[in-house]
Amino acid sequence: MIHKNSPLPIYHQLAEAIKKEIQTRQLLPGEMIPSEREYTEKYEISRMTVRQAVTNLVNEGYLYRQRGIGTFVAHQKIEHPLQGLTGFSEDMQSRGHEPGTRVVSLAKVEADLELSAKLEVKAGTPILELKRIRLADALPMAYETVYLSKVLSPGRVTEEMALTSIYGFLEKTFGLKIKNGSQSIEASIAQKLEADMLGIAEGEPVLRIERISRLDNNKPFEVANSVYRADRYKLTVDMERQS
Ligand code: 16G
Repeated sequence: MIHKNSPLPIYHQLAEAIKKEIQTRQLLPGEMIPSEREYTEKYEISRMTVRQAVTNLVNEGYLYRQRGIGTFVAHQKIEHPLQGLTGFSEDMQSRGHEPGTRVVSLAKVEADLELSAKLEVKAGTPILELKRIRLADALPMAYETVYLSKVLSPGRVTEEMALTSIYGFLEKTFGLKIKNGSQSIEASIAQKLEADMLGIAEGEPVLRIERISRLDNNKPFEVANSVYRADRYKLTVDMERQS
């Protein structure tokens, strides 16, 4: 309901009304919302007002626009708790989503100076470079480049393994123990190639995560650079106040 005499601006009231329809599932994720014209006619308000309400909801992540088509209800973001060292597949499964993977490339490369320092190997050491698109319920979530150290005898990591869970294979098939890791997270925007891989437009917001993970012998076994769609992924953390 829109109250024209309310001190609350009309664009705000309309945004709240649309939000409610999303929360009560009258509007479903992926569904196109009514056009600007329909809202202007239904509530007898101006197009500018409708546009302002919709823009606010796009900025808040409730809606997304597809140029030339319309405005749609966004999917709820998948939450990723920062505690614990988990892999993508187990993460998705534990939150009730179906993990999926598209292998973009799997190649042997030589560690450059930066990678050799991070993986604690000599520069020029052969390592495995694996590029994958990670999906949740068939929707692209992340584009990931993982460098795997020779610790694992890289020859043994096959495309078939890359299609499912690398962590699963390392632990269950190779009997390795993944112990700990360090991670950095940055807000950023998608470059052209990343955007193509993720099905978004160049310049859309993403989260860049770099992870170095180690085995129980304290040897780093992977450097992973992941680019997550910021509209589909949210990081959470539980905190305790130090006394
Ligand atoms: C996650 C990890 C990545 C790891 C992958 C293994 C982040 C930022 N990165 O994507 O380092 O290689 O999981 O997933 O979380 P998998 O076991 O499904 O192959």
